Amino acid sequence: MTRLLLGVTLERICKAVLLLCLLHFVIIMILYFDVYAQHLDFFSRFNTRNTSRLHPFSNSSRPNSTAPSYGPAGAEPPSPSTKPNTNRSVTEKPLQPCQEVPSGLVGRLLIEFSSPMSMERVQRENPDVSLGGKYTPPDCLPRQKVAILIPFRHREHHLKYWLHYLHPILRRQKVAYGIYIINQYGEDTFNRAKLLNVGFLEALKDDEEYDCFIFSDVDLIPMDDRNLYRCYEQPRHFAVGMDKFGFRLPYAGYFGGVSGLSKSQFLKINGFPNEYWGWGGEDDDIFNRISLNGMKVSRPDIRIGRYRMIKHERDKHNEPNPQRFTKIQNTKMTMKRDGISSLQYRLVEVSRQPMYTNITVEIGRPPPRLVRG
Ligand code: BGN
Repeated sequence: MTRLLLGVTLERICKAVLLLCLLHFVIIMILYFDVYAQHLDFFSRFNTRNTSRLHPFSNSSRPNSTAPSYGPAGAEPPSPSTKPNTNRSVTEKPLQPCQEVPSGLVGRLLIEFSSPMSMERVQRENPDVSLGGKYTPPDCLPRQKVAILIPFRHREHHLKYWLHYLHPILRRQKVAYGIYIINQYGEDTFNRAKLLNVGFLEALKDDEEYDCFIFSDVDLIPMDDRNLYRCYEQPRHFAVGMDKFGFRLPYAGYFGGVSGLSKSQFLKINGFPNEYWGWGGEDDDIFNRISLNGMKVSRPDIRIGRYRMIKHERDKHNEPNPQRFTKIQNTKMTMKRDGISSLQYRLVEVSRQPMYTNITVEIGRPPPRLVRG
């Protein structure tokens, strides 16, 4: 009797395990097709036509929506028809403002770093990008002019992939943009936030019409072109779900990787801190500045704000900054005196490359640390 009972129980357990395996397999298949369906021609074509399907989560009245919105509290009103297009003859129809959500987006993208990449290939595949890495949509009036700033040193390999993926994405997103590499001169400790401050001023020197600034690490590639690289009513954090963090936000106040502020939002927080030498903390300081100035970070939906990071060793001369823990406690005191208002640097070279503008800059070195005793 007990044997029979044992047999029946065992059989039931086996069935349950089998059922669980089957369920697991089905879930894996669903996830697999979700990623790769975008790359089947049929689905891509369907996607580009059906824009309402493309934005199942967007709602411009939500502060965190994917679609940009400029309500009455907006820091930066859109200026759709302010960018004159001098290339058109008088007989042509005047251009219309670009769509808020462009119809040519394709959604989820397959990003990989195993195939070799060259700058020649990037150039060949992006013939309508002009010298210095600039682009303006030819068929509509862009609503914003976006400067994309990348802090940089010795990452040429990553840059090729970044340009390879980003130029086509940005073109589909229908904004006027320019790519600026802010290259730290010399081998002293790296300072990401100070380089970004330099980028802000140098981009404006290059074109005073920039009204939006996006700050991106060179090794981060968006996995979905619905993550629109432009400015929003509130400061934007784009890199919500990185692969290295399991496609989740590592903590609620995370503002690292890729972020964007309008010109007025950036000036309101006195830009970024200049005193974070080495890795870490500067993004937390920027987050503090935003909150302390009465703004709130907006983000895309977690399903859209996914990123792939190009794997790499830790950089030399960018060791974790031991002072970062105390520094981020003091943003309230330091932000007024340390920022874009106090920025000092020496411009070494500006060189216009076909796919980007390269700004090399000397930003100094960390102050000597006081030794007790
Ligand atoms: C945080 C870092 C950020 C970094 C993220 C993700 C600090 C400050 C002291 C807590 N902040 O911990 O700068 O972007 O990790 O790597 O270290």
